[in-house]
Amino acid sequence: NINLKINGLDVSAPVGSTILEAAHLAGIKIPTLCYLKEINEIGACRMCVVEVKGARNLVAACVHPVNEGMEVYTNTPKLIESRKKTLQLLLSNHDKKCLSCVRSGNCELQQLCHEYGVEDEDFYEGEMNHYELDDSAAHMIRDNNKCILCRRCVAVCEKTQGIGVIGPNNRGFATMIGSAFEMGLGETSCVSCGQCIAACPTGALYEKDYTKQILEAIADPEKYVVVQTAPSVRAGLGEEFGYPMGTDVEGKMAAALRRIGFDKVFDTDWAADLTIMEEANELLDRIKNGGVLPMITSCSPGWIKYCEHYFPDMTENLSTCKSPQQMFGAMLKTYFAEKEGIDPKKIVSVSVMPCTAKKFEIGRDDQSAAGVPDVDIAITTRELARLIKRCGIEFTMLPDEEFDNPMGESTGAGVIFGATGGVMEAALRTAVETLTGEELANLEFTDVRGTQGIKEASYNVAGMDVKVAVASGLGNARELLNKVKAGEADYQFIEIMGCPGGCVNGGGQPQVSGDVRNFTDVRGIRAGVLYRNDAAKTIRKSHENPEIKKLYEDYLGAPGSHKAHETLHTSYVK
Ligand code: HC0
Ligand code: SF4
Repeated sequence: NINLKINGLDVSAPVGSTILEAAHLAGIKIPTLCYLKEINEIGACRMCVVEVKGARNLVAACVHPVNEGMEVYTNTPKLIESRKKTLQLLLSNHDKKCLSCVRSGNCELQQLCHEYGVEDEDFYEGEMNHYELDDSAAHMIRDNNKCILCRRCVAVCEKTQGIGVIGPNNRGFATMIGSAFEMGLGETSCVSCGQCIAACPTGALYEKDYTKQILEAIADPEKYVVVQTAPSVRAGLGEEFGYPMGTDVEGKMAAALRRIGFDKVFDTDWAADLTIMEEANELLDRIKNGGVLPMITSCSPGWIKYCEHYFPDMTENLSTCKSPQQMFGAMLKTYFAEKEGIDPKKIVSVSVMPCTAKKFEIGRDDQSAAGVPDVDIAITTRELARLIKRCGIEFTMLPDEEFDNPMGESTGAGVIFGATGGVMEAALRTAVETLTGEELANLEFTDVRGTQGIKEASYNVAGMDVKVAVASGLGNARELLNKVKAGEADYQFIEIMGCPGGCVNGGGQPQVSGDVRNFTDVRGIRAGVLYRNDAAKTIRKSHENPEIKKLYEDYLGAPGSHKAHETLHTSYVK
């Protein structure tokens, strides 16, 4: 360890720590804006400046390593004045429409201005840039009038996702973040993952909001409005209402949706169980009958788009299963509509997802089992929070309520879908029991759990070696796929999720400010909600879901049946 003094206190920090990290260990927060650990370490914004005894200039704490005997000061009047100036300069070219800003209340710039007592936001008056909004993408809007050029979005898109469709254009005062040749984002090979939105400290990037359309549909007596909620929403939504990260708000969420006025409050987890039935069947069929292997999961639409753009020769490896979101919509407008005698054209199928790519997925071809779109409106966890607040629902005071039946009934296998490795584990629970015909002694496949970017495991099932791999985050997916293409791995089954850590860390989840994100295992904490939810269930295997069994008996026949193929499977673009 290295010993130093921060604000006169003795601090000891591991070798290689930055001043920022050492201060954090001592319970001292140094403000940051551009810094994202391991993603954007450019020391550019000057918010984290500190004084180091003997150094002539102020030092950027986020990139400066600690040395033995170093004496650091983090909050001298000189530093506070310097940070205040930095903020005033940012504000001089910022569209300060805070009242209605989507990030008001959790904007990092606003928070810092408040903390540093920036009372004159027009201190540096002068020329301002004016930009058109870029609303060309299916899922999001870029408002560069609120961009502070921190480059966090650029770094996430480039490094974490390995995509790199955004970057700085022009130089000096004219610098702006956008796509090459100032194309709209919709014209690039952006995969709609929304990780850039999650990384943005201000209101410059945000999802396309469909809360208004939902309220209009609910107010229309002709419409039958049904909602489904993805596994990860219950693990993130609470953060918007002041609950600590890692709080399961499933019951309050169901209660809130009912009070908003949905006719039925259902659960995507039900369809996750259905996906497992189809996907496990498809996998066993490919293994037995010489189909294309490895089979790769198809439920993450950012990943699907990525595969189509960047690995077109591997689309044959994709499972033909629709995602749970789409399977849900398909069964809602066929099975449920027939059973209840409702015209599918009158049904408005709404999904709440931790994901922005789901907004794009609903418009894909071959996603309309009843001749109308399976899902009509996909909103993010953040939009749901907005909707709840706008409807005046006192979330924290709500009782815990259950989902409606039949499409609200799910197993532990369905809920873990939201964490990386969860789909794999759910599929294994079903595939192994199907192959062996025996009940699993231990149904927890811990090798595929955890937040590492790439995981591998091998199982001996009924005398057969089954090799599997799991990747989350598209940079990791690329690494894994290149290994497969180079013949360095012979997996039978691969799970890929577009966002690092899986859906719990999706681009539509509540934003976590840089200072929290840099020092918190957000993915692990949220995933914990799903694994505890699973462990608490009496039924934890998809093939034991009574409502799914009934669906096959009454409607679909067997997994992989003709009817299942017509409604629950899809195709891809090369
Ligand atoms: Fe996911 Fe899903 S698990 S993609 O991450 O598979 O978005 O939570 O809803 O569709 O179920 C997201 C989360 C889903 C789907 C499910 C899958
Ligand atoms: Fe890049 Fe994803 Fe943002 Fe598109 S949505 S610009 S792929 S980070």
